[in-house]
Amino acid sequence: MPLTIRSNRSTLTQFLIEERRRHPSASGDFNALVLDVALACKGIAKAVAYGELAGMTGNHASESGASVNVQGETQKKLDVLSNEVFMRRTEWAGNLAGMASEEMDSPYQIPAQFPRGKYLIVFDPLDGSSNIDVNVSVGSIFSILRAPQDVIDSGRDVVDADFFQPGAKQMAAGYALYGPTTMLVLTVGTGVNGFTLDPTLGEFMLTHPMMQIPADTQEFAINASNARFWEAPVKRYVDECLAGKTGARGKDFNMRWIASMVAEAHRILMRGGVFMYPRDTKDPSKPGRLRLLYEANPVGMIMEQAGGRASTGEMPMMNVQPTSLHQRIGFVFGSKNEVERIERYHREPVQVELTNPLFAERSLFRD
Ligand code: AFP
Repeated sequence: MPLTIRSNRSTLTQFLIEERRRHPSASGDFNALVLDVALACKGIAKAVAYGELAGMTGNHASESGASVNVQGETQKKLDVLSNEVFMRRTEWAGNLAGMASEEMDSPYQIPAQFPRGKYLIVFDPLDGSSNIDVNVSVGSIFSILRAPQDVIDSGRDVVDADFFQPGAKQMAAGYALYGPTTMLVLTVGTGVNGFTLDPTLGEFMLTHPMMQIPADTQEFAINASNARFWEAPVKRYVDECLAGKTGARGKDFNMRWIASMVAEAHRILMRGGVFMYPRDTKDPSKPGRLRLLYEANPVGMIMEQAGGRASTGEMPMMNVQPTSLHQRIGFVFGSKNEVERIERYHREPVQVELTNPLFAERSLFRD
């Protein structure tokens, strides 16, 4: 399109160079890493777009049958390919001390033929991948941390504990959304910027500078099939949303559930809303569905940097001290006033009286 030629928008490279000018002592390693991540996302976007034309839908098969990741989830062909793309694009340049991914049980060591650097990256290479075969938007999520000083000084192999840093310590976080357009949404701790992939130039162009989430919303997202496992504060919040104008909130709400968190996060970033995958009682071995290090922390940082809020329901997500690489956690994020309300409901005494007929005895959302 001639539009491309006329455009005076910043490219991602230009944006990063301009950011770097604010840190005259920066070596450029960080920018190089982000650009490698961006290139990985472009590669994944292409693979996702070709879909079945390139034989890319369906489950990944190993020699022993369908392959399963450390979470016990069946891996899609694109999960495995996206993980590979992330590793190959970022391992070589000497910017990373190690990496960890949803798709790998243990941290990945930078191979001996490459120099090691001062950053760690944690990623979910293809979040929402169970939606691939039905052609719904999916995404990649990443979090960049500084490696512990002794890792940088010694160049030793990384271990799980090197990644156990609270979200507040993230140097940068972002996601790529593979939807009608491919977007890269990035924070380096100075706000949130959205870049759209120009398919003609193959460049991410700054199209959504300094994104801000409205503080209030009338839209919520939750998987209501889990209603019987929710804790009382979540039941209360959803009950009030469902009661709409006739209930305590005095306004009607709309509900969405894509089951692809990147797509939900992006919707919320664009027009507000609240997302909940709270801790529940479904499986006592899993305190929540989503993963702390490569889902909740990066998306949480983006939300907070855009003026929203990210929480476990009880405490700010950015303050949680991780204790394992693939740790799961309850996650509530989005419009600030709504998330604060949900946190308040967690602090207030349990309300036993739920008045909405949907939650009454023998109703739609009850046992
Ligand atoms: P997949 O990557 O296995 O599709 O999981 C996606 C996800 O982690 C997140 O993106 C969704 O919000 C959530 O799971 C959906 O979970 P439910 O299937 O329980 O609704």
